[in-house]
Amino acid sequence: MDFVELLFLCKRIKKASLLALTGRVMDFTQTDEQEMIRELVRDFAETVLSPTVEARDENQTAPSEEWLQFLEYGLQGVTVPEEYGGSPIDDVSESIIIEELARVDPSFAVMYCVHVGLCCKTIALHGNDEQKERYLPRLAEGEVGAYSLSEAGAGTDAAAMTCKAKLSDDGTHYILNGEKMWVTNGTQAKIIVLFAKDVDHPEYGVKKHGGTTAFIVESSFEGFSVGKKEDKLGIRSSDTCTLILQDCKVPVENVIKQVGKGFPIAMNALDNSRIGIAAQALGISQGAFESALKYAHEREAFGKPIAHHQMIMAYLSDMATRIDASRLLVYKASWAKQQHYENGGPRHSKEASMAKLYAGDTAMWVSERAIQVLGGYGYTKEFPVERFFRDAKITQIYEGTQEVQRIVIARALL
Ligand code: COS
Repeated sequence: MDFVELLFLCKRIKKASLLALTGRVMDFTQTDEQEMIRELVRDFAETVLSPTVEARDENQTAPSEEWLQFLEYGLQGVTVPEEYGGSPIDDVSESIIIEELARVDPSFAVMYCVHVGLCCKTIALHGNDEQKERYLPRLAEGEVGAYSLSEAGAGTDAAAMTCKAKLSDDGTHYILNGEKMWVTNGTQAKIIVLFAKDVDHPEYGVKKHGGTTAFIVESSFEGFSVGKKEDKLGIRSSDTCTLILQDCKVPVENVIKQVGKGFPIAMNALDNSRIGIAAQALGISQGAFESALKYAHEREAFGKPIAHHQMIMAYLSDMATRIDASRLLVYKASWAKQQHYENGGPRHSKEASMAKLYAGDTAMWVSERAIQVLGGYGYTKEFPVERFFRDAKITQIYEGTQEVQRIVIARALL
């Protein structure tokens, strides 16, 4: 029945409304469960993360203690199915968790995002039963997970990776050699979803991403070591490092899906986790905005709080509007992800990239405006806005630069 027929029917059945006939309404409210999760995570962020966030940023200390306390909330297994010890939740709730963590501590938020999104979810989606049984309960218990795709010469151009895998003579192991870069959680992770090219695969050297294979690598494997830790502008409490694979022995059972089928797995993982980074960017915007709003109420100039000066009002209005727009895109992309996996909906690549593109740019813009509202104080470490500003920048770079997001969106459109 098309729209005109529906209207006609409505007129005929006088008392029936169009709504009653279609039975659908666009609902922007959150469920009670989503509200509860928001409150729970906000409580954790304010009581556990907030007191140490500045010192960890200053000293580049990973939030290991805080992670242990976070495990008590039981949210580390939200992308792990129940039969493997997880506690699954809906995808909007997953974004709410990341948003609330980032509102206080964007470094902790990305640690969580990579663990649940890039590591757990990839194994849950693409791993076989034996791999799921072996790894998911450990990850759901709280062993930290990571994901390793990039290399020094293969960031945006991920298919250009040079890390090599070769089957051992007895056929029991792959021998991995090379160096991976920009690995979030790299120094802490015990379980890493890592990509390398099988040099004997028929497509190796033929197709650009030919031979790319996804492996589950444990940090305890022979030939695995952690390399240089990066000294970064922002998200300084999140560890980012290189991983060195020197004849690293990975059992053949740890190949995810099939040899040579890794590139789509890598891309699919990014479709999922780009929504997480968008949620992180949203949390950064929210945190910076709240600081600016509070300051604008308290600070007086020319005889009244600066919040009542029109130019500051305009800044605050624009910040709030852009944050709301980011939130809508993040929740919509989260919903589209859930539709894709649970109801066979279309792939959510475009929605994920749009959310990350907009929310990332907004985080940068809002945090810069927040500094402007605070003036000289905003430029000091006395207030968190300079940290939010430094942390915001990476959301325009990692898990696909803003340029990559535009490529993904344009490809979907064209
Ligand atoms: N889901 C599943 N499969 C996908 C996919 C997706 N979202 N996107 C692409 N693929 C598949 C394609 O279907 C193709 O498979 P076949 O060769 O079997 O047909 C394969 O992956 C290659 O796709 P494509 O030709 O699009 O690859 P490109 O090399 O042109 O890559 C971009 C395109 C730039 C989009 C990709 O390299 C990218 O996302 N780069 C950024 C990587 C990134 O975000 N790095 C940060 C990681 S954090 S360490």
